[in-house]
Amino acid sequence: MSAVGSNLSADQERKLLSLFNHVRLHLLYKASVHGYTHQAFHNHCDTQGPTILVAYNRTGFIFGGYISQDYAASGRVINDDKAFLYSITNQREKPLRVFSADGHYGFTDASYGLNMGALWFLNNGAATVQQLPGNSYIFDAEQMHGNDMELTECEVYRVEQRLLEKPWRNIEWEGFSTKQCLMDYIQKYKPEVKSVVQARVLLIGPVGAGKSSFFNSINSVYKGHVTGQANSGSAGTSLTTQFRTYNVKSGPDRKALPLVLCDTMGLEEEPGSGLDIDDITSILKGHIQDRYQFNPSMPVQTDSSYFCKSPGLKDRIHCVVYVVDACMISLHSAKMVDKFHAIRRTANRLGVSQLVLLTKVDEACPEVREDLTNIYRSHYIEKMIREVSLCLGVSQSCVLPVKNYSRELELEMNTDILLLTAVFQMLRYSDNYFDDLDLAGDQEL
Ligand SMILES: Nc1nc2c(ncn2[C@@H]2O[C@H](COP(=O)(O)OP(=O)(O)OP(=O)(O)O)[C@@H](O)[C@H]2O)c(=O)[nH]1
Ligand SMILES: [Mg+2]
Repeated sequence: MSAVGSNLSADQERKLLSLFNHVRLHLLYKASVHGYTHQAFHNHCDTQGPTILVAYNRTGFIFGGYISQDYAASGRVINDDKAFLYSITNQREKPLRVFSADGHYGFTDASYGLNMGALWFLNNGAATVQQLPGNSYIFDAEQMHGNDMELTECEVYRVEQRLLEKPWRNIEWEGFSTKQCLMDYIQKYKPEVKSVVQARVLLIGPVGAGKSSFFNSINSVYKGHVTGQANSGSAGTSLTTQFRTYNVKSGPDRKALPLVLCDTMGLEEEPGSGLDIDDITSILKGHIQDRYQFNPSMPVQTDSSYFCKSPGLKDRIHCVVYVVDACMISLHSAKMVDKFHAIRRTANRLGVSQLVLLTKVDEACPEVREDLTNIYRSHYIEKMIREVSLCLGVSQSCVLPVKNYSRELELEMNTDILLLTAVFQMLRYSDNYFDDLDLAGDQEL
C-alpha cells in the first residue's frame, strides 16, 4: 500500500481479494485525501491498468466496480468482459458480483468518475453515487448498497497480479529425475585445475540471512532427511561466531562432495561489530582455517594458529556467495550496502566469482510459500531479484532464489531442486574463477 492509508478492514480486504486469483491491491486514490473531483480522480487513476473502485456508505456496505482496462478519459464506451460491479457487507460472507447483462459492456471512459451504466461514481464531483437502474448491469439496489447512495469514502486500487503468466526463468520441476541429475552433476564435478579437488564457496551476508541454514539444507539433501549440523536460529547478533569449512558427504560410502561450503559470522552495520572486512580478505586469500573464532574488534593476527601463512590455490575462495534475506532487501541501510560494495571490490580485485543467494522466498511471497514452483512467476520475487541486483551491482542472472529448510522434518522435492540448482551455479561460477587463472601460476601451487 502507498503512504496514504486504506480504509479497508482486514475482513473487507479478504472478501475483496476473494473476487480475484492471486492479486494484491495498491491504493491509488482516496477521495477524502485527494478530493472528490474528476481531476484528482483521473490524475491518480488514469493508465494504471486493472483497478477496483471501493465506495463506502454509512449503512456499512462497500461496493463499486472492477475494470480490467485503463481509465484514459477518452469519452469512449469500453468493452470489458472482465468488468463487474460488486458489493460486500458484514452480513454476507460471499461478495455479490454482477457482470454486465450483454457480456461485453464494461464502462464508459469519460472525463468524470467511474461510469458503469447502472452506477456512476464521482459523476458530479460529490460524495454520492448516481443510479440508472437496469442500465447494462442488473441488480437489486437493497443488496448492492442498502439504498444508501451517500458515500463516507471512495478509494481506487490498482489490482496487481501476484503471478506472471509465464515463468521468466526456466527450471525443470520434473521431480526425481531432475533432482538426481543435479545431484550426479555435483557429485561428479571436478575443478579444472589439478591441484584443487573441491570448489571452495564462501557464504557471506547479514546476521540471520540464512548462511548456516543453506549449508544445513544442502547437507540435508545429501543425507536424505532434514538435519542441522551448523547452528542456526535467531539472536540479536550473529549466531555463527567461527569460520567453518563444511564438507557435504554423499552416497553409501559418505564420500565428501567436490565442494566446501564456508560459513561465516554475520555482517553488521556498525564498525567493530560482525564480520570484519580484513578477515574477509584473509579468508578469500585462504589464510584463515576451519574453526577460527572471529573477533569483531580485531582481524586475524598472522601469528594465530588458525592463520595459514602460505595458502595454496585449494585454500583460496573460488566463489563468493552473498546471502540475502528476500524479506529484508529494501530494509538494508546504506552502511550495510557500503559493506557489500567494499567486499565486492576486494573479491573483484582477487578475481573471485560472485553470486547472490536470495533466501526466505517462502516468507517473502505467499504464492511461493503455497507452491515453490511459483518462484519464477512471482511478481514480488522478480522485483526483489531486480532490486538486489541493482543494490549489489550484479547481473540478475547471478541471483539465485532458494528456500532453506527451517521447520520441516522431511525433504521436499521442489525445495531440493531449487537448492541443488543454486549449488550447480556455484560450481559453474567456481569454474569461471579457474578459467581466469594463470595456469602457469597454478604449477607452483
Ligand atoms: N522460512 C525460512 N526461514 C529461513 C530460511 N533460511 C533461514 N531461515 C531461518 O532464519 C533464521 C536464521 O538462519 P541462519 O541460518 O541461522 O542465519 P545465518 O545467516 O547463519 O545467521 P548468523 O550466523 O546469525 O549470521 C533461522 O531461524 C532459520 O531457520 C528460509 O529460506 N526460509
Ligand atoms: Mg550462521
